[in-house]
Amino acid sequence: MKKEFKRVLITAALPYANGYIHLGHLAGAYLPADIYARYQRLKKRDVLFICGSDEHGVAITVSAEREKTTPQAIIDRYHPANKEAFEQFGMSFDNYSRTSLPLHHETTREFFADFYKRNIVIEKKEQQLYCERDAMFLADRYVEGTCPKCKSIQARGDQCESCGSWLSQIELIDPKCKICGSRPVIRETTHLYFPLGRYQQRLEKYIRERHERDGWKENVLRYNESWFKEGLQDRAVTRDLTWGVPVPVKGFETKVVYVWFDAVLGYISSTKEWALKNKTPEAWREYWQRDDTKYVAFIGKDNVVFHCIVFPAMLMAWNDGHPDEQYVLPENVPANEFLNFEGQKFSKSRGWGIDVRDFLRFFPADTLRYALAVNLPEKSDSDFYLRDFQARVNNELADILGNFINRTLAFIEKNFNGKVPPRGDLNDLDIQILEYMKQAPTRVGNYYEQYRFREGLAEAMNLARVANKYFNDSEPWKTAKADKARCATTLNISTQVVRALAILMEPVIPHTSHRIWSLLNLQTTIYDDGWDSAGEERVPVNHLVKSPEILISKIEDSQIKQILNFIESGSETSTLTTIAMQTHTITIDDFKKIDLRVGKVLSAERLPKSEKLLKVLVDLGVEQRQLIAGIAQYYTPDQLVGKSVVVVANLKPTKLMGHESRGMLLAATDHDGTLALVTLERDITPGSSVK
Ligand code: B3M
Ligand code: ZN
Repeated sequence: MKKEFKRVLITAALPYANGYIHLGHLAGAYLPADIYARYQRLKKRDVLFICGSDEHGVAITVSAEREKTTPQAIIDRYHPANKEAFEQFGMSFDNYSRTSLPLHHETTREFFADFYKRNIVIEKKEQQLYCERDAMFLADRYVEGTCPKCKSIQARGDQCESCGSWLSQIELIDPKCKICGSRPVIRETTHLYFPLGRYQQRLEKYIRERHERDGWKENVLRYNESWFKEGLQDRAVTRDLTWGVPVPVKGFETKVVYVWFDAVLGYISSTKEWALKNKTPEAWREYWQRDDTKYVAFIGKDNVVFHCIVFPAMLMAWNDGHPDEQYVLPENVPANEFLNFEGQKFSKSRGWGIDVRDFLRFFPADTLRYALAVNLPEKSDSDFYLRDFQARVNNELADILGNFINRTLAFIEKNFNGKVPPRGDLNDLDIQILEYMKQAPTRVGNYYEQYRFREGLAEAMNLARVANKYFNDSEPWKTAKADKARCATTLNISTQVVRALAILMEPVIPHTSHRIWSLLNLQTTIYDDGWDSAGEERVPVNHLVKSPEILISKIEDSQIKQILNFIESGSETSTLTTIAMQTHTITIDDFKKIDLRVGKVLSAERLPKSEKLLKVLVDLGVEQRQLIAGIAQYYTPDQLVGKSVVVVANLKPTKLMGHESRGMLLAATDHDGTLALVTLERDITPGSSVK
């Protein structure tokens, strides 16, 4: 049975402040959350949308060590950067907090101390991995090894990214210390444990009931089932680290709370911060502690266990001891799968992917939002290709949506002095499109209510498609002369559809929608009018609309090349050259234009006054060639003589420091800038061509 709710609390996973937000993050949790939040606001529901940076845990300390700085410096760099990137992308958070705030520490301590007092978290001695060389226990990401479940290498101490398992570190096969690479030993240490197993039955019932009520996603149910099948275990919720929330229990002051215990509470403390900023300090309870709040938690698939099992169990534990402070549990946890970039998994460590802030230097946020939304990894992993992105923007956003709006407004300007003409008698085409428009808010909305954003968007775009066809079939350019009243009707109806599209597209492309709205020159805002009004004819006759503007610029090939060049030049993302390989394709005929020949080095000498250049004489069979090569830092003249190398033989001659160079030697440059010449496996007659 559906439940009636008074307000909607929406959270999106708190990203670690240890790196920049990339497109994969957006597709996993943030864009769907934002579409949902905007849609719910348009439905005029009482919405609160909460997020913030996760600033604790080994994710942060490892980054600090890698970048040779402090954890504080890391979070102070990435928190503001990510907050800003989210703003640019158009995330409509009501609050974006950070877990290093005292308010958050306090909230965490309150829960933790309460659980300790009520004997929920209990002390246990357990075996943990200890690195003798670094003299420390290897919490979470400080240890890597093979996953006992899926056998992927590079599983972390607490989690395997590739199968999503939540691990206990001593299960890892072949563990290695992340800092020094040595094999850790097992030592006993004391930690406080949260008894997850005690909540298993209630958790299973909770998920079953919520699924019946709100339709949980298949992938999420599957993950949960597999954990229940294995049986939930007690989990340590303290760590031997110094970065985090100090454990508020006597004897444990030198340890910190496990990052996941505090991170999920970050949603609550961020809401408290929002309430304080609003000068209504208790208002956070309206969202968290009222039974008629619908709480939806958006995350990526690797966070499922923490949001469907750990967090609800913590809230149950709290609720059991506090009859007057009953927290709501997530009504749904619509987790997405992963997005790949140009066919490969996003990976910070391998430098594969692109950051949001970088992407937005080249293209407007709405183009990215649209291209991601049509392709969200809702049921399975999906792919982001730059070529696809370009095609979506050009062929769909610009040619379908942009075109319809543009032609409608241009036509009104030209033929009706910019005033919306009156609607006369309706023909079949008119009736059909009006009917389609009338039903659109419900059709699109039904998908959004079910977290099916791809289908919702497809449905909204269908209205634009149908509208273009309506415009074509109605041929207003003919009726403008032959039957002005008919023409007026067509344009009146088209304007109503433009307005409907502005509303229905707002959750996905808010910046563009608000521009469309301003072109319509209406007195109200999109939010005043609301979602359901999209089905109605609300633009009055004789209403003056503005001249059209280009809403969506098409993306040129040269722009795609530009971003590729940028990606290639960034040292942090150097592996992205592979994309360039796939994208800057040439034909075999292009390749044939380059005359590559085997050359044998006859002599070489340093060029006086140059650190880099060598003058090289090569035997090309039919002739001896002089070339100037920038390899003096890597090869001495002696090392070169006698080598078989590859020469670009038809390169236009040039002069370097006064010496003629007729050709070029092929060489490869490594990440650190060192260089190696391309040589031949065995001696081949000089002058032979290389293909
Ligand atoms: N920071 C993990 C992640 O970014 C974690 C999410 C916390 S949500 C409370 O994937
Ligand atoms: Zn695994």
